[in-house]
Amino acid sequence: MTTIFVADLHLCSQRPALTDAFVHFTEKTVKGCKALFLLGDIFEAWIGDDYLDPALQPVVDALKKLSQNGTKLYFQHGNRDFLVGQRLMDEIGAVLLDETHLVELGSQTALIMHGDQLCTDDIEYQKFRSLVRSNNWRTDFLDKPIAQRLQIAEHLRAQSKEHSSQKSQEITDVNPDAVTSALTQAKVQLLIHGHTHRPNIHEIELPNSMTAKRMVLGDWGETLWYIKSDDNGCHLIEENI
Ligand SMILES: [Mn+2]
Repeated sequence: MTTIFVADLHLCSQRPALTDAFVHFTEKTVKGCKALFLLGDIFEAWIGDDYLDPALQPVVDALKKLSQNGTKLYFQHGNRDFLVGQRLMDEIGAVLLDETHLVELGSQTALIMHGDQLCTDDIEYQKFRSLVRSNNWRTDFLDKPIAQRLQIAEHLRAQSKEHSSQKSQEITDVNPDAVTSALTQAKVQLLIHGHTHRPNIHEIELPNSMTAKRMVLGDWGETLWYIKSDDNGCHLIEENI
């Protein structure tokens, strides 16, 4: 049985080729699989389940089709689409997961997350994250009219782009101690995440002299990235769009 993981597609109306690529991916690669895990930033922005950019309708339809055909869908929030809620989950037939989750993959267990919570050196971002994930901020934002929410989202996105361009590579990558402590707490030897847009497989020494693996999904753009887990193991795959 095959399980697929993706993150950081950043789908939006400005990138129609990626939307097409994702629909194709669901039909070609994910169809017939046991499960698809969407590990955050699937959407470039999400202002609430009561608004869907018409350009993203094919994505919703493709996901709905997968779940109707028996593939289990799971969704974790990214830093762009943290306002995805139960209404979208019900529509596409997916389960919304907590920000960290354990998945059984054959003989091993993987800890999965978007990955932004591991970037603890980016103090400014972590402050922003706590703010926008609070119930107060969320309720207040979702109460605003759609036009105003779209404006605020656009503004936040521009701000985030400007800030990230001024930050060093180390600050915006995961903190090694945060990785070790996440693995140790979860008592597993495999971590799968996205967010950093630095696709790779890292070997990690744990304090108990065990080793672990950190598999980082890549963002979609020039190519598409996914992790495939089946009887042959767990592999990070890059494909042309
Ligand atoms: Mn992200």
